[in-house]
Amino acid sequence: MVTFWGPDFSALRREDPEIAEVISGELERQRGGLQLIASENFTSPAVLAAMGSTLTNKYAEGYPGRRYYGGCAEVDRAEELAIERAKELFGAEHANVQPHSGSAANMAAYAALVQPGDTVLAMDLPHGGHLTHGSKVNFSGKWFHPVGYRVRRDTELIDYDEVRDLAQAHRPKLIVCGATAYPRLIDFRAFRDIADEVGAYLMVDAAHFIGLVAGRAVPSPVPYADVVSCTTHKVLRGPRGGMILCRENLAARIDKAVFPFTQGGPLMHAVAAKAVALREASSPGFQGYAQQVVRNSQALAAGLAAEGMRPVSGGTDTHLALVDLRDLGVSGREAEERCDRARITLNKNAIPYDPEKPTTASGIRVGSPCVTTQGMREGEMRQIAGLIAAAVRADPASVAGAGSLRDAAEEVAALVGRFPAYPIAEVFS
Ligand code: DSN
Repeated sequence: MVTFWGPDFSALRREDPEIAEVISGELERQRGGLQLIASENFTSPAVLAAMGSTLTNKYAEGYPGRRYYGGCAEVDRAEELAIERAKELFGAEHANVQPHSGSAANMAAYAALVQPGDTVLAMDLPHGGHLTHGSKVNFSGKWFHPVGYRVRRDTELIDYDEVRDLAQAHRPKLIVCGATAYPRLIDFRAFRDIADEVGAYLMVDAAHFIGLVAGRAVPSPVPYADVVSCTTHKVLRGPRGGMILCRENLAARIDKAVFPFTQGGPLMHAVAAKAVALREASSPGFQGYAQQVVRNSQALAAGLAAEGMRPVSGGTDTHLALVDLRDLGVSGREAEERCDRARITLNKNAIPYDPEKPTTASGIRVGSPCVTTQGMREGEMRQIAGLIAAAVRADPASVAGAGSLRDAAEEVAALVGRFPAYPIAEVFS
């Protein structure tokens, strides 16, 4: 019999059958198809147990040993463990594990480093950046003066000469690197040099790749950055949340910027779950996982290229690939919808210099964290590339296209049946 410490799912079924149905339906969705969203992963049962624990009941404004509430001895221990594990794993001088999300971590990092109206140099959203890197619809674009750098049109790689020119012309107080749709390694040393040349802080938004850093599959930004912000739920495979690593000289500013400046009480169940994930990520097994994530992503990109779908920048060094679909005459939106019918979940994505608007987009983004957690390897990636190609080419309005999508969905079901996510799912039944 499978045992699982955690919330009593049968009580939820009794008390709120509608929400219970949502939860079991979502579990079936995650298990029943291919999850290729590059920013998602499958947390372990241990992480889920911490997330579903009574730690959610506790108010703990402040930091360990310095709380505004009594009764914090247990949650203090959880936060101390999370902090110690983060510092050890990433070789960081200081860690703050309270940010509720990556965006919240970025807001706190900005609050610690810059004042309203200051200039911030960061990657343009259409070139792979993030909303919090200066988008006009986000606090970062409204409260600060954003200047965006792009990738080169020919190589689709960050143009470090352009970054330097922009830095010298605009004298930013803060330079941000890190992206949500950039498949290549970032040269942190080059960014550090540029930041030093203009007297700017360097913040690395490592939300997407911090798990690869934990697994030693890509270089670490920690030695180069003043501040590293990240999420805990992507390749790192922890609970949904954020984290900030920084140098000791900025520790007090970062802590004050998280609480009380941008957040109130921390989510102590999430903090405990971050501690669990950080312990898991410290294991040799996680290094093997992270390296396989990259190999799988490379195999998937190569498989898609062989099917006539061009990987932006020619390939990938990370967990994700960005794919230009223009040669197929299919938009990113159409591809996302068609793949969805074949039980392949991925997202449309703008490609650099995209002629389409973001809601249509000329590309898709695919990532390997989930399928690698399931135990799939390069052979399965080649099969998945073929399935994506079949789905993207299938026009659902035609009889033949609809048939192809049904065939692809059946093949996906057989594949995920061989590599089940959450094989202990019966505990939820
Ligand atoms: N929305 C996340 C992603 O999918 O990349 C980044 O925040």
